[in-house]
Amino acid sequence: MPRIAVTGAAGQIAYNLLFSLANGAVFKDEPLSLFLCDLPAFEQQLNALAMELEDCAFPNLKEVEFGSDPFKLFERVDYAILLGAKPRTAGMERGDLLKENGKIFVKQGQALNEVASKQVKVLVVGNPCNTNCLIAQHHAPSLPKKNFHAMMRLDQNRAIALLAKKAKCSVSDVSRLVVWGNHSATQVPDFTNARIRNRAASEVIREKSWLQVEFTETIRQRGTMIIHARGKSSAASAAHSVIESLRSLIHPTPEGDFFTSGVNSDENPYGIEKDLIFGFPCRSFGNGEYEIVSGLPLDYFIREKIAVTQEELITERECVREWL
Ligand code: NAX
Repeated sequence: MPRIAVTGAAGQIAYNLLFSLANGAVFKDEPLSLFLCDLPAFEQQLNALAMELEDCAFPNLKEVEFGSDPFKLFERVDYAILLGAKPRTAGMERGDLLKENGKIFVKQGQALNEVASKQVKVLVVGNPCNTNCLIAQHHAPSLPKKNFHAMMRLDQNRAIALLAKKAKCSVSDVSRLVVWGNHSATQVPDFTNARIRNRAASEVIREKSWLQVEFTETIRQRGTMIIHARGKSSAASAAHSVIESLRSLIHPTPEGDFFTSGVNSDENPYGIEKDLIFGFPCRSFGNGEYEIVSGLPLDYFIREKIAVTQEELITERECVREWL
């Protein structure tokens, strides 16, 4: 029976996530328990959320607990979905945000280390998610590094949807889409290795400048465009990406395909600096076991962009050095 902790549970992604999670979107026909964590000031919202979950009478939802102490709520959890983070406020530098949120992930990493299942799979969504994930991982030395993921699935899904729209085909015709690096404006959505109906995407979409400039920039700016359009950041699409990130981990990846996850770079086959959480192509064997897919050719265009996103992650790591 999976035990699942969700932080930032009073926030908007959680509200779009918890009901489908409780209704079997990831763990079909399996009983599960939810442990909802937010700041003490949000206790009333968590109580309301627990009541609504109860009112759905989901057959497989066996238990809902809520509170603000990760050392209690992470006890023996098999999955931890870390949504909770402070948003960037006006005038705040990225470095300040990193430091503010860094503290949250120090404590949550320690709590995971002490009380979670030793096989717990951790998905960090709260931004800046790659570096927050690195901090949590550093504070959980008793857990395997490879069990920590930063969510890059929304970036992958956005890239797949845009390629399908341009090629006038179904999203299920697009495969092998990796977004390298950081979940930020330097991310590298890789059209060079993507395939559309099993042909190279660049053979199907023959406008090189569209692929190199418009495609890349649209994916990088998509989150900002959503914020401008709705006045808030993506929530339903982010929640769906959480579901898909978990599904990809627990089910074997179809032969020849891969999915993107931000994972530890220590043993990566692409020469990326160690001790970063970096978007890589991953292939799952099921039950959370996976490997980074090796051997993807990287042309000069992609290589150059990967170097930039890597540099950004190194700079972020320097900003939070005190937490590592
Ligand atoms: P909300 O501001 O609606 O909710 C965040 C919640 O986290 C709040 O309820 C807050 O009280 C809680 N929180 C803050 N500190 C906490 C702590 N120490 N322990 C527990 N809870 C804490 O944000 P929402 O829209 O739900 O987004 C959550 C995070 O996801 C943000 O950091 C956001 O930037 C990030 N995103 C990441 C995406 C990704 O692809 N990786 C995409 C969507 C989203 O932008």
